[in-house]
Amino acid sequence: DADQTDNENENASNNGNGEEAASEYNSSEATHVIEAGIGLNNQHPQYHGLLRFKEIVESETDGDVYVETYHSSQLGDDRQMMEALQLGSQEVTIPSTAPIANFVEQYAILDFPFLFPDEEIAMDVLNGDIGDQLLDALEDQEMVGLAWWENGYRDLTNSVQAVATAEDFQGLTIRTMENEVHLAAFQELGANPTPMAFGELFTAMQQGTVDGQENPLATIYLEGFYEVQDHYSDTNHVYSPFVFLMSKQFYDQLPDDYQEIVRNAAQEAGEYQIEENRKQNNELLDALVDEGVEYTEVTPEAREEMAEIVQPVNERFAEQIDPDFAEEVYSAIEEAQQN
Ligand code: TK8
Repeated sequence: DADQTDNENENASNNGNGEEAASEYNSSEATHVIEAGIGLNNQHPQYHGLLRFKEIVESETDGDVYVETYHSSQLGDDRQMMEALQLGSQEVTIPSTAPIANFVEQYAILDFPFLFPDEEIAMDVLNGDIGDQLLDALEDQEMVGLAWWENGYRDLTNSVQAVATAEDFQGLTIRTMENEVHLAAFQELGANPTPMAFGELFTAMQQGTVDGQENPLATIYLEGFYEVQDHYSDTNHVYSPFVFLMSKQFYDQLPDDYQEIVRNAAQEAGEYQIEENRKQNNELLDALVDEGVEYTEVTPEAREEMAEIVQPVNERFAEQIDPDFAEEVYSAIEEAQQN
């Protein structure tokens, strides 16, 4: 009945329509309220993972910790949400690592093009000593890194031309994330990179401010980029992790048992997110082509050529940021490869 529906919506997270985030708990009865915001929309596995986090935390604290979920940059872009975590005015966000490099520069090494040979190796490294060091480094920035989630391998779309080889990047205006390595790598390929917050991207493509962008297939499809892009190439040029971040101010005042609950919930919800995300990234190509996007296959040889062109960028930044840590990352990747 209508009244029942209204009540459910009141108890739901503020997600624009309320339906998916319906909760049996109520924020007014909770001791701790987590405002959690992400940049992607509510179709993306990142949001489904966040809903899983909400479910786990609320049920394990019997509603004493309540999670309000926001998507589509409703609370701001990745950088703004991290700043809000530092101030303690927002509790959770799940950015890509690229913008985190503006807070902790070692993160830039994770975003080197063609660094991780596959997703399993990336996750091995992130869940090992390298990943732990990077999560620990966030504490000085008033943030706590609770778990590694996954955005995935990034691919190129544009509205100008089919991109099959490195030469085809020439002259394309491409939106990049706000990250020095990405900027330098696309410059090296002869493109005109334009750093921009994710929330401004769709309009920028629609208005022709940029010719193209690069993101994993799940994002390209689920954000409807096919409406404003004509070409897709599986460049796989960089692996992009997500980090589940909590405000340190908020985390520190939680009782120990609640700290453990949020930590485990971020991990468990992350496992679900990663599984869903890989499925989408692997399965959405046909759907994208059905929407009228032309698919250009990038051969391993073409990818190898791209990797050679951007290699000097990786070397330059490794030297500039932290050569020892870069070496540690390379060894950890080699070790993971042997397992
Ligand atoms: C969402 C972003 C996005 C990232 C980007 O907040 O900016 O292109 O891939 O998913 O983190």
